[in-house]
Amino acid sequence: MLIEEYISTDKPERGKILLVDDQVVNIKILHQLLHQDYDIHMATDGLKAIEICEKIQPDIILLDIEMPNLNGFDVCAKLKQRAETRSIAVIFVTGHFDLEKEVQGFQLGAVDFIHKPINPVITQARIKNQFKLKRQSDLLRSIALLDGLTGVANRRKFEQHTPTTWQHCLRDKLPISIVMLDIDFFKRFNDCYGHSKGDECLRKVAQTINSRARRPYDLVARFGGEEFICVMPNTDFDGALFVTQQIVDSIIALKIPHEGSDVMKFVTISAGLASVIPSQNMELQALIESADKQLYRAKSQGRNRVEA
Ligand code: GH3
Ligand code: MG
Ligand code: MG
Ligand code: MG
Ligand code: MG
Repeated sequence: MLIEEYISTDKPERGKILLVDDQVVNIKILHQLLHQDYDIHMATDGLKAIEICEKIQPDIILLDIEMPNLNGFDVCAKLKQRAETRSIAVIFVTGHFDLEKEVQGFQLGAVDFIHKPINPVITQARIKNQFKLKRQSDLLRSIALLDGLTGVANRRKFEQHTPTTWQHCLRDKLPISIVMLDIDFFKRFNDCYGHSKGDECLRKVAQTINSRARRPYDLVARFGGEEFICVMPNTDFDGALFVTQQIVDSIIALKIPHEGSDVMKFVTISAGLASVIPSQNMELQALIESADKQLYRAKSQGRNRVEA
């Protein structure tokens, strides 16, 4: 996702809340209070609650403590263990003022407590505050992982994301493809047109690459100066070659003038592709190096091309 999409706040999406309580009557009271302002999901036991959290990732969970089987504390601990559910804000809703329980809840990572019988005004205010905090921290987290100039993911995001993607492909025996891309004769572009035109060119190139690798799990990141990397899980060699050739073609189609290029009088890009179905004795780093080696070949074979 591009940086502009994150920070456009003209129509903030409705928040998602999961209500969890083994007593249906308690869920009804909270639903009544909150359904006008938020999208509400519900669960009457801990296991179901975790399942819903993994599936829809609510912003906030209002969690009862005393429940048969998995209690609220167990649910909270499990949510905090997993990267996918860690950032869900947990607010415990509890029937008793028990200091020790509150301490335990906060230690497990809860952000607040609400006491039953609930006070509607206090409950709404606390939830609203948590939403504000959650929105701000989500925004900060996402901005920290985006490249400020081009708006695509940055190197840090690539380094956080790619080992997980690799593990998924290893576990599910799926192919993964990595493409390294590097703008041709870009030093001369800067020398000829100046740095601010150079920056503008980088933005256009980045957004064009990003618009070509747009499956939900694809990642396009700025790897360094005028180099980009594209990670495509569940994409085999043929599929990735098709996408990469499309990227190379769509950069020429931008028709950005480049008098200093030896290739043609427009900006072009070179690409190196490597694909593999991961197995235990392979390493992600080797796949990246292989894509980089192919990029080097694309440069020496005349640029404006894909080598694989
Ligand atoms: P090649 O075709 O072999 O890739 O040649 P090149 O000139 O593109 O490669 P080289 O690595 O020699 O130069 C890369 C240039 O990219 C150097 C620098 O001027 C430019 N560059 C790197 N980061 C930025 C940036 O953020 N903004 C601008 N305007 N230019 C940048
Ligand atoms: Mg209960
Ligand atoms: Mg380079
Ligand atoms: Mg270059
Ligand atoms: Mg390199």
